[in-house]
Amino acid sequence: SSSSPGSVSVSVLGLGMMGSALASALLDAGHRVTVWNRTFARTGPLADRGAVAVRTAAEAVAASELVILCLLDNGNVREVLDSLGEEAAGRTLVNLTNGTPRQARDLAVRAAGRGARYLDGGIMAVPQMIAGPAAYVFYSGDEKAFGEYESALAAFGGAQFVGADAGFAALYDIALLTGMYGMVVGVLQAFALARTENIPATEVAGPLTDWVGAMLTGARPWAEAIDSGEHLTDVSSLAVNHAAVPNFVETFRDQGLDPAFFEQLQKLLERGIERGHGADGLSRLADLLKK
Ligand code: FVH
Repeated sequence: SSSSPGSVSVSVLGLGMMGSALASALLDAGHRVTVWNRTFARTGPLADRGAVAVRTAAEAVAASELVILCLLDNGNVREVLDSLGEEAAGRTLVNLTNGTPRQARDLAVRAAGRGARYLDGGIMAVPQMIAGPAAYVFYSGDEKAFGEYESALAAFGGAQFVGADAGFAALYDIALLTGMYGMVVGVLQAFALARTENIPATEVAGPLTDWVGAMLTGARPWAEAIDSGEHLTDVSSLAVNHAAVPNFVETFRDQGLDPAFFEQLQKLLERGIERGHGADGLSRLADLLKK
């Protein structure tokens, strides 16, 4: 199905910010690209660059051996899959839409029901990073399909296969994004606190960047503690943090900010101390999150 060595026919369904960046990267890499978007006008810039624009998802799936889906959510992906006739049979569907492990597993079953192979993916990049050195994508699902299309998928950046369970890519994706959102919420709270006294956020940004970066070096030792179940610390125990966190709650209240994040943290610390883990390090909190 290739016209020149390494060239693959690929359809991209969904030309939002991310889907357009993916289609563009595939064109740059020399692949034969067909594009579809619910709002047809968005196909224009890619058609100008040589992509074939089609009016229906079914035409797009029929056009290529490899089909990339990048829609807003997996409800949209399910709708598109359900709208297809026989076109999906023999295709490899690579769903790069953000979603949950359960959704990915469900879509894998639905794809198989239509005779298609399924890979789910979690993109660790914003659109501007696609095809750049720092971009990569977690994939899981059909390992043979991943092997066959790994070099085409490399157009987006690094490609890391994390398991035959279709849900694993979403799990890795959500895990990394959980860390990111925790950092974002923490950083924005720091700025909000500074602003309550008219301190410019930009004044806090420098020391905050250094501090958060230094603290992130603790991620690997925490990971090792979590994997081994050995949480003892000579750095900062649950008991020490339990004594300090009320200061954060009180400061946020005094400054007119919502202390909900620290109240939740204090509840977790209390749970740890009640269970006899007061001397353990913060890594113990990962266990305490279990319901
Ligand atoms: N943008 C980012 O930084 C992140 C990076 C990591 C991965 N995410 C996920 O990628 C998915 C797409 O995100 P996006 O940034 O491309 O999002 P939009 O620009 O809003 O484009 C959304 C596309 O979805 C189409 N769409 C929406 N609803 C439907 C529907 N019911 N049926 C068919 N297509 C639908 C929409 O079409 P249109 O509005 O142009 O007609 C766009 O093509 C997403 O999961 C991120 O979490 C991006």
